[in-house]
Amino acid sequence: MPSRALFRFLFLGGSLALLLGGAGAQAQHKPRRMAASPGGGKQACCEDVRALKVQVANLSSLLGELSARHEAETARLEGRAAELEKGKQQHERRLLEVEEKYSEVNSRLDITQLQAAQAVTKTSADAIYDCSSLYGRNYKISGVYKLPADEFLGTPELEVYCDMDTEGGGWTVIQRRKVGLTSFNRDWKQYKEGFGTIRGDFWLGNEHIFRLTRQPTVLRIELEDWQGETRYAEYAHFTLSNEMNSYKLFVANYSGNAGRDSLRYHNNTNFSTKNKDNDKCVDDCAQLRKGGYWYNCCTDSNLNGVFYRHGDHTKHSDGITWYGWHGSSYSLKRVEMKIRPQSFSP
Ligand SMILES: [Ca+2]
Repeated sequence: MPSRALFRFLFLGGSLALLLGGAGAQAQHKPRRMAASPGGGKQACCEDVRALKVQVANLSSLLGELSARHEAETARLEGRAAELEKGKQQHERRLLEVEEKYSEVNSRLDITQLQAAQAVTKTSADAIYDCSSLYGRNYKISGVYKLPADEFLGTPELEVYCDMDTEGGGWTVIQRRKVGLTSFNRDWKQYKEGFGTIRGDFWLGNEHIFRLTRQPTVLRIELEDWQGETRYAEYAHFTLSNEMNSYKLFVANYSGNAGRDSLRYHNNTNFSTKNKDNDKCVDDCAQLRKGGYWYNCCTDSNLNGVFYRHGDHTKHSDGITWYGWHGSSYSLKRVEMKIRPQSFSP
């Protein structure tokens, strides 16, 4: 823009020079005419000069005016150019934003499509099949939940009690003793399918426990005695085999404060009930201990034993026992067994 301004200034200057030159030429002509007409010549000359001076003054003022106007115009145009430049930059910025948004939407679309593809090849990780997956979906209040049937996994609808408070929550309770009105001296089929009341005393069912422990699972056992003291035993690894293998127990990596690990003795043993003696004894442990359990020969713990009330709780060998804490004839007041995946993080 400044170069154009300079050009225009030079152009105007040139025009002025031409005009002045023309005037000069006129002035040069005059004497000849004056010579041609002597007499009133000097006066005519002065008239001409004055007229030329006026003309020059007019032209100068015009030039000044033009130059000022030109400068104003230049400034205006420069301002306009700056505005346009600013506008252009804004435009580019907006374009960039739009491009970013577009690519963001595109990548989101990719993710959605990926998820859709994954949904088709749905894995067990997507299904609600225990309390930890409910916890993962923001159900964080302890209580009774209904796990939906899952055709893909071939699992039926199941009512469960979720402990969402203990040690970060996400626990599916598989056994509870606290009321004492439900007999645990049941047969194979009942232990397979589960029995009792979900808010009171119950066994979730070996088939359900087997299914829930197909992924790496933690088992937590909570015990309470008649003095209100509590202990717990945790196993970082817990699983059951299937029915064909008599729901054999596998536990490992004990931790806790329940004294001696009293489930270890039952590790690698089959489940037995009053009508199915799968224990490692000549005796019939399920008959002797009046429960269903992974009897060895016979017990170091018997969490499905007979519930004995306070006062009566130290007189029997078939009670709810954990030898490592209160020995072989102390029946506990309260027991809960609960499981959650090893991968669970609150
Ligand atoms: Ca036996």
